[in-house]
Amino acid sequence: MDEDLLIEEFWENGFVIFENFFSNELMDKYNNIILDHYGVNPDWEHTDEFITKSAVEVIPWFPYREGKSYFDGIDKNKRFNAITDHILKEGWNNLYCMMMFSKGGSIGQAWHQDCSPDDKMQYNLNRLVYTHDITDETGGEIVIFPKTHKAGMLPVGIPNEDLEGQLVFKPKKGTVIFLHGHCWHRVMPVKKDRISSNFRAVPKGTPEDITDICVYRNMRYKFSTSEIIEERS
Ligand SMILES: O=C(O)CCC(=O)C(=O)O
Ligand SMILES: [Fe+2]
Repeated sequence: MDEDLLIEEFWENGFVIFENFFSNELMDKYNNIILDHYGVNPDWEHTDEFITKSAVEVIPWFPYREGKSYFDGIDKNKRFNAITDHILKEGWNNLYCMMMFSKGGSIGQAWHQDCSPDDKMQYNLNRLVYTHDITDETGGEIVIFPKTHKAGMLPVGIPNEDLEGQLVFKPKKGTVIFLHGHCWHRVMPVKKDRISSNFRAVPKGTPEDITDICVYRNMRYKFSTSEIIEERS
């Protein structure tokens, strides 16, 4: 497979980026469906405590949980899933499809690991798909710290400060980023309404609630109960 080198890059760096993966037509169509869902004034789903403490401002939507299989053009795409097969060689399952919306003027997302790195073998694979361009004008760049999927726990510190060694990316419409859930990442402040989508997968045998507890630099947070389960300092 031509993509072998890129798969190696994934395991070396904790992520790999494919530009022009999906067509503009498909991305425009999906972007409109997502915008329609959120409407003009979406409500925060998270508690104020979470937003303040975590420095994360994003509104998630899980369409397939509502029986809305609108995004099969991504979810069932052969190449998309073949690359996943190559990354997760021992087999994998879909975890869920999550759309994310952040309002222009909001803070983005602080440094985090989607799940705890306590057990190296238990992780989620983010399959991020961008339905519109991220540019200097839109803000909302994704910041990734390469190789940190092998570095253990995100260190305690200022939730969204620049870290030496970080890489900043402005994905274009149709870009796909495969990103290991233990790899430290964040989203820069959002200047214009921002949409991203994530078709999360997990290695076979991974618990379904693997992403329920997220690691930030100042806490561990449990989404299902909206609880800070550990303060970190
Ligand atoms: O929206 C992004 O670019 C990244 C979102 C993120 O951190 C995630 O889906 O785990
Ligand atoms: Fe994340």
